[in-house]
Amino acid sequence: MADYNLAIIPGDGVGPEVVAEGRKVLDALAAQDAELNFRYTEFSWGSAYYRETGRMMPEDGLAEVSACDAILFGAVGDPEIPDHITLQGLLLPMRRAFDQGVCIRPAYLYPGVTSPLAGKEAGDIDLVIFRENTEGEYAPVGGRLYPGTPHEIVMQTNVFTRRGTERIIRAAFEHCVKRNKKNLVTSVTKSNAQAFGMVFWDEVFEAVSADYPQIRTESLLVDRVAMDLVRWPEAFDVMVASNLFADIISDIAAVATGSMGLAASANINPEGIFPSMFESVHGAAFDIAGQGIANPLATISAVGMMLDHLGQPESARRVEAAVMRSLEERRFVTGDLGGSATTAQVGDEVVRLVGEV
Ligand code: GGG
Repeated sequence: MADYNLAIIPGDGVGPEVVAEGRKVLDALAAQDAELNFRYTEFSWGSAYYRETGRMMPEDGLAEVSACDAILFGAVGDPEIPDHITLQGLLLPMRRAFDQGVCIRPAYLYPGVTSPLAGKEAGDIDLVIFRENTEGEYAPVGGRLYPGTPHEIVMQTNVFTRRGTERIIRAAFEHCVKRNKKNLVTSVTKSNAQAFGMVFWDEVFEAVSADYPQIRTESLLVDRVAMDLVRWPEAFDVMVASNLFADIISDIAAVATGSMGLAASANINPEGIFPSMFESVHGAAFDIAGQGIANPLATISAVGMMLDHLGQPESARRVEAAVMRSLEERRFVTGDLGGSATTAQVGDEVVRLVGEV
């Protein structure tokens, strides 16, 4: 019997609504397989907790989560609390504390989904972004002197370590070999302007690429990547980028494949010392929160990635196949994809299909 203890952190906005559907799918899988069981420990952290306590999570909160096998996360963000407080108070400390340096963000144009880009058919866009997830431009290193005065000084420092940079680039190459599609890794850089961090990034990319002679490589400036993701996204296979660059290009890739509501994300601790975390790429979407109309498929796909990570590839395959079938058949799709289904109807549909695929 495979028995998993999962931490559930629904968070803010639409987070609790989409996470509930992810749990529904996990429960359905367990109900169909006597050898599979999930136990959940839910943590009510986020902006409501902040309003009560002045913190997004308890000071020692992550110690409790660290005993879990994996984390299913919803979203952070609140219209009344500055974004740097919500993000720096929960999501980013968790990625760092659990050394989740490898973030994997697939972007696939599913059948039944219309890309905003002309002439793209199902499967034309099929790429995976590897995001460095614990350092780079997101490092909490900097300071502010003489605030509010004419001689105010603000410094925000990018941090690139050899360990972190090599780890994400190697993970991208390893995935490219395993995936065996176009055998191309694209490094996203800005070394023409950032002569320290990004020149170092380029050097590490070149050094790691020497270990993978069977993989083609290219190194493109981030502005060129933004352009190419719109004009020929089908050219990409595996991409590797720093924390901030990958955050931005994964939103472009997500909308190119039809909706932010479909983009899933895995935050992996490659050494397996700490739990890895699985979430949608989208945030709290508070403009639609509480209405039961958010698309849960990003979170459900993230559940599929979690199952794969936990060593349940057949369950992972069924979740992904059910997501694909639900989009292809379009019996229940949410407003972002031109439908009118509720979040719960989409979750129920995936549960039904998980029993068939
Ligand atoms: N489920 C993802 C989420 O809540 N994202 C909020 C956000 O602002 N994330 C920024 C980031 O991941 O860099």
